[in-house]
Amino acid sequence: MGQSERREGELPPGQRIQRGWPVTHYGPVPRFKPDRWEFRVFGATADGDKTCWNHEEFSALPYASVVADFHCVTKFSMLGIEWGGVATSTVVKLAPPAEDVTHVMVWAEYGFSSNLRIEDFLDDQSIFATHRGGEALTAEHGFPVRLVVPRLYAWKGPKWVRGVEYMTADRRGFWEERGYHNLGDPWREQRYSYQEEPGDGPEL
Ligand SMILES: Nc1nc2c(c(=O)[nH]1)N[C@H]1C(S)=C(S)[C@@H](COP(=O)(O)O)O[C@H]1N2
Ligand SMILES: [Mo]
Repeated sequence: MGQSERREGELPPGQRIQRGWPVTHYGPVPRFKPDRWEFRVFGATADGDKTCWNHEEFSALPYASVVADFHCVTKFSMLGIEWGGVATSTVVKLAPPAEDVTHVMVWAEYGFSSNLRIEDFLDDQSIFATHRGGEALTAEHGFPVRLVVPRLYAWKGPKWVRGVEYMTADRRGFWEERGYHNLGDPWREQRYSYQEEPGDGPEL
């Protein structure tokens, strides 16, 4: 499947600008427990081992920032958001996947998950955000860490991330099993699974 061109500062089809920053998620906001928190990289890793960072270690990883647009499948968009945190490429460099990894599952608190093609996960705007506009995320927006993948609809970026699973085949995440499109490219308006074409995702 091809990729759409990124169009910074433009609205994808069917989207409207949102002022302010709504809170959108399923279920309760988890409480952050610093001594029990860890960020795990597991699955098909290059050396077969898992990598685990506690909160102090994760916070010490190289800090990056990106400015990007944010498109929610419920049709609101925010343009030019500044995110700070750990680039997905940094995680992959420090905890490399096996050569045959094609997808990742990003896991969050309460078993929430989202699947991504490795190339979307590694897009140069994809970031494990800890900050927005220089300020730490609030609990309802994903503190301490959320994924942001600006080239896809925002549900592809779990809040309250706890881990990354490297996969050698695709598997659906939480919303992708519940009616949302497996790929979620806003420029192609890939909102719902009934719009999927052969090859867009695993059998439902
Ligand atoms: N853990 C978790 N992350 C999630 C969701 C969720 O239900 N659970 N919803 C997603 C959806 S649909 C959107 S639009 C964005 C919203 O992020 P915000 O609440 O910070 O605006 O979070 C995404 N991340
Ligand atoms: Mo959303």
